[in-house]
Amino acid sequence: MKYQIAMDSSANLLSMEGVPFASVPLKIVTDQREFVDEPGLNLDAMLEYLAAYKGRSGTSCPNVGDWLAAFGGADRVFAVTITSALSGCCNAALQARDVYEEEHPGRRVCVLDSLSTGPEMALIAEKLRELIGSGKDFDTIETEIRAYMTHTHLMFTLESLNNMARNGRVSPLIAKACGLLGIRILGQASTEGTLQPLHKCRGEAKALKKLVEEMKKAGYRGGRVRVVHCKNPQAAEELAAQLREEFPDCDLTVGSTTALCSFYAERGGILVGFEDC
Ligand code: X90
Repeated sequence: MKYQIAMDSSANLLSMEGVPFASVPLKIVTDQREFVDEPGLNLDAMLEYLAAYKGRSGTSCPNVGDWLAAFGGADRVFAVTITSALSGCCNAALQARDVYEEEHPGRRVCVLDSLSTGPEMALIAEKLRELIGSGKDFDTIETEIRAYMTHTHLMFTLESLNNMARNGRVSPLIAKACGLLGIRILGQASTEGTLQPLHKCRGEAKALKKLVEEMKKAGYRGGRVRVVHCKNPQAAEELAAQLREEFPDCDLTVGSTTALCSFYAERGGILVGFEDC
């Protein structure tokens, strides 16, 4: 029985060891150029180009064919997507599932709407790898991963919500205060999979302190935590240090956003995926 994990590139995981894995790229598009969120993309060049570009910029999600290719001929597929509340990605994956199962009787695809993105999706991928490795059957894995997903969270602190607002992913009212006078927004993925602001914080140090507080309030007790940043390694390491100080045994990694999350989280943005158990 050949298994496969297919996950869109908003997870910032362009590859994964120890399990058959395919990343399905989203794209960053302007009227003149297109950047594919895949290995080899020069992120610095993309961010510089976008900072200087005066026209419109947006993103596009993978289509049904892209998902079908990522299913890779496997018998059993777990497809994990960015929140369906903010992207058409999940919808395309669901359509691809229907086509795939019809064209290949006996093969099965489970589409998981993360209602989140970034490092929370990375946690889901890691758990799937474990469950697949344990030799459990497809239905059991589905039950267990869905249960796990009720115990994972995404929080973030961002310096700018311009690209989110310009592309209709957050209300301009929420976006307005962010970035002015060093105000950072601290927020979380809501249970509906939308951006839910929690606090406005003056300065990065305060934002990080508040973030740790909010993580604890949400139930973080020293389990897995995945931090990614967009061109802000200092803040990511500072957050990591604070978490390690309070939870010396925590399972923590720090990484970088790839193109899609870099576009929306923008320079300085920090995203954290964590478990509440
Ligand atoms: O379909 C598309 O073109 C992709 C649209 C994606 C829009 C949201 C991306 C969010 C990236 C930014 C901060 C976290 C917000 C999380 C809310 C659930 C990361």
